[in-house]
Order: sequence, then C-alpha cells, then structure tokens
Amino acid sequence: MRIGITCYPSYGGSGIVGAELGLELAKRGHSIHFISYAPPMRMVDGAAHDLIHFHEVKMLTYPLFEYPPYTLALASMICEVARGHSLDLVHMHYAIPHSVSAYLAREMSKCDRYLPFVTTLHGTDITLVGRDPSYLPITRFAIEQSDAVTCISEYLRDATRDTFHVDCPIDVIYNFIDTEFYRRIPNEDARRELAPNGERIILHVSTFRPIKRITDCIEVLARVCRKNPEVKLVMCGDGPERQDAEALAARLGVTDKVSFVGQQPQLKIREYLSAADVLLLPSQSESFGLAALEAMACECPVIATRVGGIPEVVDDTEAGYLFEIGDVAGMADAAIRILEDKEERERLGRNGRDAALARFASEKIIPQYEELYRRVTTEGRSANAEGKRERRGVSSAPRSDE
Ligand code: GMT
Repeated sequence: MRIGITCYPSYGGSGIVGAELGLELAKRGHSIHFISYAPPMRMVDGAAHDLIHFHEVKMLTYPLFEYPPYTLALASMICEVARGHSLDLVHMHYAIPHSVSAYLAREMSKCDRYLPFVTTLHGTDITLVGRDPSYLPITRFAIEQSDAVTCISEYLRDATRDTFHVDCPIDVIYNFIDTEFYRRIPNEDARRELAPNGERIILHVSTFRPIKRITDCIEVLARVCRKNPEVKLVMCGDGPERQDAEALAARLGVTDKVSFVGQQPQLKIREYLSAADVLLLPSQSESFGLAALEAMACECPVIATRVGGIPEVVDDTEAGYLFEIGDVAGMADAAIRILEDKEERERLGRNGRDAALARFASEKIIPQYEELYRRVTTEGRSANAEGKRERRGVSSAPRSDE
C-alpha cells in the first residue's frame, strides 16, 4: 500500500509511534510518505529506506497572520502528495489539527478519488487539549469524520467516548515495540559512566512537561538517599519543568546524585535502560506510557502511577509497582526494595520482557493496522465506484458542550 503518515516530528510519544509505525510498515513492503513540517525524529534515527519518503509542509509567513494557518498548509500538502503518489490512505497521529487537515484533503480530492483517513488518538488530544472548549467541537467533528479511529489503550477509548459522546467505532490498537532493538544489552562502561562508584541507577525518561511530574522523581530520590545513599537518578529528556527539578534537587541536597542528560537518541536510551535498575514514571496522566514499555522490553522494572492506560501496560507487582499520583513515599519504598533485592529486580525484569514480547511486539501489533487499512481502503474503493460517499454518521448522543 501507499500510505501517508502525519505526526508531530518532536520527541513526544505520538511522534515516536507515528514514525516507528512508518518504519515498520516500510519493512513490510509498504511505501510510506511522512508529511509534516520536519522529518519525524525516529525517521532520522532510522536507517534510510527506499520506501520511506518525507514531504515537508512549507508555510508562507505573512504579517497579517498572527497565527499562521498550519492546518491549511498541511491539508494542501496531503492533497498534493496523495495525488502525486497515488496514496491509498493517510494516517493521522494526534487529532489536533492533523485530522482536520486530512478531512479537508479528503474533501479536496473527492472529485478525483476518495482518500480515506485514519485517526489515531494518543492522549492529550483527548484528555487535555481536545476537551478544551476552543477545540472540542472541531476535534469531535474530525473524529466522527475519520474513516477509522484508533486509540492506544482502552482507557483512552473510554475517555474519548465520555468526552465527545461519539458513537463511531473506535478500535483499540496498543502501542508496539521493536523487541529486537529494545532488549537488555549489558554495558559496563555505560553503567560506570552513569554511576562511577557502582551506585544503583533510577532512570526517568520523558518530555519534562508538567504532566510528567518530574519533581516527584527528585522527591523520591531524596527519600531513597536517606536509606541508601548509593544511588543515582538519571533524568533523560528535556522540557519546561527541568529548572524546577534542578532547583528542588539543590533544596533537598541531592544535586550530586542526579544527572540531567538531556534529550537522547534511541541508541542511548537503550543504553540507559540496559544500565538502569528501575524506571520511574510518576505521571499525572498517561494514556499508555511508552517509556514504561521500552523499559519492560529492556528488563528494567517500572515504578509508575496507577493512571490512565498504565495499568494496561504494566502489570502491578509483576513487571513493577503502581502508586497513586504523588505518593512519593510509596514509590521511594518500592524503589528501595527493588534496588536492594537482585532477585526481585530480575523477576520484575523477566516478567516485563515477557509481557512486551507477548502483548506489544511489533509483529503482533502492526498486522492490526494493516487489517484496518485494508478495511478502510476497501470501503473507500466502493464509495469511489459509486462516485459519491455518504456523509459519515453524526452522533445523536447528548453532548457535554450543548
Ligand atoms: O507527547 C506526545 O507526542 C503525545 C503525548 C500526549 O501528550 O498525548 O503522549 C501520548 O502518546 C504516547 C504515545 O501513544 C503515550 O505513550 C502517552 O501515554 C500519551 N501521553 C498522555 O496521555 C499524557
């Protein structure tokens, strides 16, 4: 198939999933066209591949535009790429504004041919941004107009129904992981670099947004240090909360126990996960928790919050331990237990790896997307043959904003 993919090209989870999906589909022989304002991060990391193309959305800036209309430039580009490369469908990651652009592109192309679009919802496009009154009506419209909608966890599917009162089908397709790439590769040099005196390592990986509650990592570290000073916290990533976390570390007297290593490429993240004794993910909200899955694949136990889709990914007491939001005392106690007990670390690590292989391996998840694509393109072809497409059903359920 010839598939267009739009995602944010940044370090965020939806961008990673969109890019990785494209790379996996190309491995399976599909021709992939990324359409965005910059190449997706993981596409840059990944090996060049004949079947992978990138189309940059360029935008005229003009003094009249206080807010340049990216949605329109993206719609134009989707339309052009779809025509020029005979795309079978386009797949939008994160609804806002991508699915609105795809809707416009489908309308624009419709005299030629029907261009189906799939929307994958990732999290804050529903739970934070999409539910804001400024975006709610257009997000609901884009969801309803999608030829197929997927969510990355059951939690997010339910949140989508609760927030938007849509009754179109929503498939849950879990995020996936390349278990060949993400596996524990012991590397003593890397471990020594992070913990030169043989300290145990707690790792955090995120975008350092407020929703990630990274200051909780510092609180947990300070509590762990009181019991076991032989510990290091490695903070991987970057974002708006970094300064606050650094300031808190100084206030709590643990600056020398924490390393902020910045944003890192995949190879380095695998190295950190292979060296780490525990991954700490104290998020306020998480629709899936890709960092937890990456840790599990690398046999690294997970301590996380019991929020959103995390319990669907991390089996509490099997692959790690889950706590209420802000329960830094509970998280610290669990970390101390895990750091002190090699057998427990290995048990949790093994279980995490087994779960990653059994439930989230690319080989298990990518075919679900392929099946969905077959479905929407078959429906699209029949609509095309009829020369028209019935307007997609609009929900009759009561709406929270009406
Ligand atoms: O950061 C992003 O690109 C999207 C982000 C979000 O804020 O919605 O991440 C979401 O998508 C990831 C990949 O599917 C999930 O692993 C994250 O749990 C999810 N984040 C939230 O729900 C807060």
